[in-house]
Amino acid sequence: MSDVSVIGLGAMGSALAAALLKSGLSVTLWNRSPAKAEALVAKGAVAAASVKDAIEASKLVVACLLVYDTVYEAFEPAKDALAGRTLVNLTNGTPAQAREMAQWAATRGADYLDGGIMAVPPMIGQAEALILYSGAHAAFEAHGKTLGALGAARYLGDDAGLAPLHDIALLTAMYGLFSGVTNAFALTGSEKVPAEKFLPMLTNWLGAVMTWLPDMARRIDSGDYRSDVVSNLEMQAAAFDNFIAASEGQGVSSELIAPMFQLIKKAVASGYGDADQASLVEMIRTRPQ
Ligand code: FVH
Repeated sequence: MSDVSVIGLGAMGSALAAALLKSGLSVTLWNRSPAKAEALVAKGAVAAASVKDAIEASKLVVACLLVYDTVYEAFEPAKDALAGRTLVNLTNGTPAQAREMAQWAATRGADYLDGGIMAVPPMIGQAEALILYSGAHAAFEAHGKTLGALGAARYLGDDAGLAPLHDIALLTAMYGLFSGVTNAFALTGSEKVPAEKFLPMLTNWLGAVMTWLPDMARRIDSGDYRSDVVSNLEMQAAAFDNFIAASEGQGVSSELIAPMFQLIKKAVASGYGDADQASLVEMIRTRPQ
């Protein structure tokens, strides 16, 4: 028996297996393309001939594949081997997919934890690598020490959908930031300002913007969008006209920033002209909260 089996040896799965080995655990591996196991076998891992063999080798089975469909595809032929195991699925997916997979695992007699990895492969095994978990609490308690070898483990609750919910919330925040930053670099670059010269000003500004987030969170939780507003949406809509015109005038497409302008205009038209930026959350909700 091994301490843990890792199914999937892409960039992330290989990093997970390497971190487990480095922490002194015994690791069994399986990957669709067997050659990816070779470097880890040289470090002491055991390569299984099939997914079934890999599952049978350990009570704790960590899967990190491309998407959920590939998890089903890989595990279906070996699903009966899952009984009495804990399946930890670190594949990126949606809350609905995680809940469905928790059911699928339960019908096979397995405990299920879903996970969201807030790190890139080189960070795995370090404290900076945050890994979110949700699902079977007893399984998290039982395997927390092993999972701790991958990074800082944070348990969010017994609903398996909570880890992917938080994972995707954090990733969409990151892509929103990338969207604005890409536009900013393109704008300054249109006048040949080197990106590295603009960078300190940009990071200082973003640091200042971060300090506004607690107020935004308070407004969203309380629904108080109108008191003590210092930059209302009507003013922002007028300024946004300039953001679009300046981008296009500088030879930069406005496609990254135009959706925010549309949303602000929608909010103003819906009576939120005197409200704070935080009220935009009401504009994108598509079901009662
Ligand atoms: N890499 C990253 O920066 C991010 C960080 C945050 C978490 N993500 C998610 O992690 C999952 C795996 O990502 P990855 O980086 O390891 O991805 P790849 O290097 O492309 O490896 C994909 C593995 O999936 C296997 N695979 C694909 N299709 C199948 C299939 N039909 N049956 C069985 N296995 C399959 C693939 O096998 P092979 O191509 O080597 O044979 C790899 O093991 C992912 O959800 C990220 O969103 C990573």
